[in-house]
Amino acid sequence: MARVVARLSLPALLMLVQFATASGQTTVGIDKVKLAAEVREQFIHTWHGYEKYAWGHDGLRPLSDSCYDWYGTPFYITAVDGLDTMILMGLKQEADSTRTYIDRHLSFDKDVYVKTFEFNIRLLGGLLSSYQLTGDKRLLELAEDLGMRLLPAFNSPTGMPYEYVNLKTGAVRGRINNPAGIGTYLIEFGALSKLTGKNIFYRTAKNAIVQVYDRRSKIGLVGSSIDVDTGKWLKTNSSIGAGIDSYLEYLLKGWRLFGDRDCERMWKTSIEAVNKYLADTTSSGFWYGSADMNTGRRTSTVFDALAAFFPAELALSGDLPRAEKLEDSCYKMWNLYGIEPDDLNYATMSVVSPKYYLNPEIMESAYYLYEYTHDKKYLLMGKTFLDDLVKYCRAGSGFAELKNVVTKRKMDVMETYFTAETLKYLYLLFAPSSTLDFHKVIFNTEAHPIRRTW
Ligand code: DMJ
Repeated sequence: MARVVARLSLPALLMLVQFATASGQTTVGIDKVKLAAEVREQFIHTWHGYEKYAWGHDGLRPLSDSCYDWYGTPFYITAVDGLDTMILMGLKQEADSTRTYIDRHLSFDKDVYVKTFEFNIRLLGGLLSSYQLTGDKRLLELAEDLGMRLLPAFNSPTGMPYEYVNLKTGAVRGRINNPAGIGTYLIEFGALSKLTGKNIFYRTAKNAIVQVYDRRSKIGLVGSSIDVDTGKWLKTNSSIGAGIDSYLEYLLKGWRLFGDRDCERMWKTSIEAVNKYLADTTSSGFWYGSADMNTGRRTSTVFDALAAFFPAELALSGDLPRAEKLEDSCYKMWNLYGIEPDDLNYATMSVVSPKYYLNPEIMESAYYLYEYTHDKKYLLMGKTFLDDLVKYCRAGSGFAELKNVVTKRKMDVMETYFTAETLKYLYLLFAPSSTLDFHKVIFNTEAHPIRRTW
């Protein structure tokens, strides 16, 4: 029955839900308590795999039962990224031992070049949210230390960050960056300023995002690649997907988390242009494609899996009609092969890139939409995502990414955001609302909830 439900179109699903509700039965396929427990079980399976085969390292290789480190020396990225999920799931023993390990062993005093963006969203974001959830001051100390070490990345002529920064020396590399790599700091750096009283973090992150916005075209769009030394665009292709996604997200969330009026203005101008030039309606549904930032001319009808974060942003901004239509389209993308491909040409509904990296965005949007609408169809969507993940991606010691969603061939990688985001959003979708007050937090782009305590 579950598989039949999972493959039904949304209208059919809804009819089924309505029938079940009207006929007084338990709504078909929606037992929130059971589903939350199942997500928790899948998390425990994954975490125990990480503990057994990758403890003390950045990530788990779930097919070979081995581990990987991004830079040859560990920063325990899965541990920091997954800690707040464990806290929210009430996995006290696992959370306590992970936190103690981080407190004692995590050090950023290492002579390595790290990706500024990734260390910010995964590690700084993870440390800050777990600090807020536990009150463990060591986590805030580590966050501040990391924040200080990331600051030199912003010492470019424009104030936009370089792609890499050396955590020990402050040396930088990579002058070619993109809007997401430049404009995804305000939540973490802003919270760090509020929690430490040091305004430099907020100022630096805000300047970087403003620098991108100030270089928008006459029609209000940004491109996909920019030289942070000269401030010149290198690629003028605009979209809401990879490379631009969280720049838009942080305009909106900077406004919501800090009440920042500049962010409000920048978001409103940007979303108007995005809806005017990037939104697209075809026979397959409502989508956002790509267009040239200067002319607005459509350059592609490809939608990527990362762009499925956008229903959540639209919902958060109050635009439920577009949010719901877009999530319906994303659900079609998922159901084409029972797992979403990385890139889809929505004009032909054909796969452009067949990989699946265990991405969370479509679950994130289902969670937001359920919070705003309480429409059970989002629970049914969530159940589909969970069933398919277990069916196609579960491996002996965790979950594996897919090389190809058509053949379902697995790859020996489990990204750290799988425990930070994918399983967290699925869990929160089904968990009692007392688990986390959705309306009191803003999630960073790695699903780390930040509470406005200031
Ligand atoms: C995460 O690392 C972040 O959400 C980022 O903003 C883009 N997407 C990946 C997971 O898909």
